[in-house]
Amino acid sequence: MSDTLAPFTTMVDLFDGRLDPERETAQRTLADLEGYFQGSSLSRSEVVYRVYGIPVPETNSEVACSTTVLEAGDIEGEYYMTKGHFHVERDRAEIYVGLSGEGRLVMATEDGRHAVEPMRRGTVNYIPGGWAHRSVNVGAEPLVFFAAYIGDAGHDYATIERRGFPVLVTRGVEGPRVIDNPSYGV
Ligand code: M6P
Ligand code: ZN
Repeated sequence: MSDTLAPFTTMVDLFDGRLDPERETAQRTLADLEGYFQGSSLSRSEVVYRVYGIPVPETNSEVACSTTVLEAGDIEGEYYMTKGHFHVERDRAEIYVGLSGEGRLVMATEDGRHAVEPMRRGTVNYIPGGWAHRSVNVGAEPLVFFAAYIGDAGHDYATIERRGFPVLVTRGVEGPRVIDNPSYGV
């Protein structure tokens, strides 16, 4: 029992995603996302998203949680998005709960299948093991969501950095469009 965690409670603002207490915050700028978009941006210091984490030991007995606040914007029509990752432990699943804004959850398997699901306040997206996941803000306001995943999942960014996702989400005249990624797997 000695290494059993004590119970604890965190408040989450269900509109802006801020946690209280705020324990561990990561932010990603356009510079951090270099190479992820098809186009390029002159601005490098702009923050694209922040992740507010509720850290727990990274074991398969714990559930790690975070909220993500993804800003609105695009680079040459490709909407702002997270890096996206597979789990290092490939079979670990994850759940996203939409809090505000409008997004798309782009998912892909290593053998090239893909899925795109809606994200908005009230959506509960289930990301099965084996599916890489990236969230994309297709609206005019920040996209805010809560995520929960098995503690030892780990983030494998390298596979996505190398191959990308099979599809991109871009701004079309009649709204967001999902198009094939011309650079996929290259
Ligand atoms: C969600 C979870 C986190 C992830 C974050 C940002 O909150 O999936 O594990 O870190 O989104 O996504 P990424 O790590 O792909 O940049
Ligand atoms: Zn994940």
